Amino acid sequence: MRIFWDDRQRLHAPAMELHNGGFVPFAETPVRADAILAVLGPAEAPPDLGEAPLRRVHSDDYLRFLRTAHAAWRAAGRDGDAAGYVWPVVRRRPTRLARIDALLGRYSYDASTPVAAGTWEAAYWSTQSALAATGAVLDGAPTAFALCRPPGHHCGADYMGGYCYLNAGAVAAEAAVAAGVRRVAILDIDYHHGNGTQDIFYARGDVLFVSIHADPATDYPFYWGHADETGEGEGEGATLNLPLPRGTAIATYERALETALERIATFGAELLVCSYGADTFVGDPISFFALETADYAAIGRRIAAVGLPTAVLMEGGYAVDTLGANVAALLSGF
Ligand code: SP5
Ligand code: ZN
Repeated sequence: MRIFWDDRQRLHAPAMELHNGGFVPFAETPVRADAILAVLGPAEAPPDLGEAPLRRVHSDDYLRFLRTAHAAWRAAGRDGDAAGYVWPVVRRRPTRLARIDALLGRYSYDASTPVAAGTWEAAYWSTQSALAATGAVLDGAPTAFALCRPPGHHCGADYMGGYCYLNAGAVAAEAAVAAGVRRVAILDIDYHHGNGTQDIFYARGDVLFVSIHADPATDYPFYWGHADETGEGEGEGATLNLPLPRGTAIATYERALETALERIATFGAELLVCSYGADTFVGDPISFFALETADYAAIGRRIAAVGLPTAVLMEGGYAVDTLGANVAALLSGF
């Protein structure tokens, strides 16, 4: 299986994140990528397809913000990573904001997503890796894997959050649509609900979003991922959320997976984008499902049995010591 990754994706390395009222080391580190590459072996560097595929998903003003935020932070005399501390919760007024602090609040929804010196470059190449994997599949490979890091599924058209800056899965799906694919399914199997991806495609009938995740009643991102979110307008029915309780192990998980895959099959997708988070692992330090390494092989086999060309894109997974084995197990199922 072809595996895509660019070394510049390592350049994103924030120091700290806000967690339970204090600052702790940032969980989404470049070490995660090293752990995966150590098991999978060398990866191919993606070609540079430029910013046009990103602009199909993200607004121009958001892309400009993300590209310049860290330099603006430095220009404001600050050390360290750029991080917001004030959010326009009541109403995002369309004002001409200049202050970097205001921009950081305007273009984010949480406090765990700082912009570091290399964030733009790393996120840019993460999307290029996703595009390369998708291109390989559209060219006839049954499956390809992109080591997307930083991850993408929490960020929307004009906001970052949940360690995510550019939505590689959405960029991949939109690129496929632009290339003539009529119906795309996105299956999100990260522990956390993919709220950004859902938001991007919520009113779209040609891109199905199906997510299996921890119940947002107990887990991040709380405000999205509930079972009653089913899409709107032309997208009504093209969003399916399957929240599961903390402690979920493989038997319950597989039942949800069956429901998800049935929906994907009846939708008539021509391409599957699988947003894969290994934070469903029993040993994950920030998550509470109970999947074992061998379970990922069964999950991969079950997804592969749908018979759709599939681009697998990395999302979360923070048990670094087992991350490589968990990714290899999922891909072995294909
Ligand atoms: C892509 C993905 O899995 N994003 C998850 C974002 C969850 N962020 C909120 C959870 C806060 C946990 N912080 C733990 C830090 C431990 N060092
Ligand atoms: Zn996650």
